[in-house]
Amino acid sequence: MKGFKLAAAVAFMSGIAVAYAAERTVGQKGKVFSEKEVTLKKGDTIVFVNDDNIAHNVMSTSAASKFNLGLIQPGHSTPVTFKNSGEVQVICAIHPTMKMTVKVAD
Ligand SMILES: [Cu+2]
Repeated sequence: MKGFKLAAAVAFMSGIAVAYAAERTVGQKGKVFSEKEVTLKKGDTIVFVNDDNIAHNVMSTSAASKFNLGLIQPGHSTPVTFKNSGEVQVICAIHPTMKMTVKVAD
């Protein structure tokens, strides 16, 4: 954290606005995501929590952020950090009812 604090201080002194990375949680219950749309800033993280009673496979094939979390069992969670700006369609590979959009701003 020492390096981060120093970088933040340098950014502050040079008049650059410092945006701290945020973390959001998106659940999966009854084969739907708890959010239809989430807006983030580049570098923010979503923790995908499986609070359902069946396994889910959260993934995206969008150019801005391709990922495949594999099978997430009930009660487990996996974080994803969105490093590029753009629109990301997040789906579950198993359940076609599960769709959400992540809008990542610069
Ligand atoms: Cu699913």
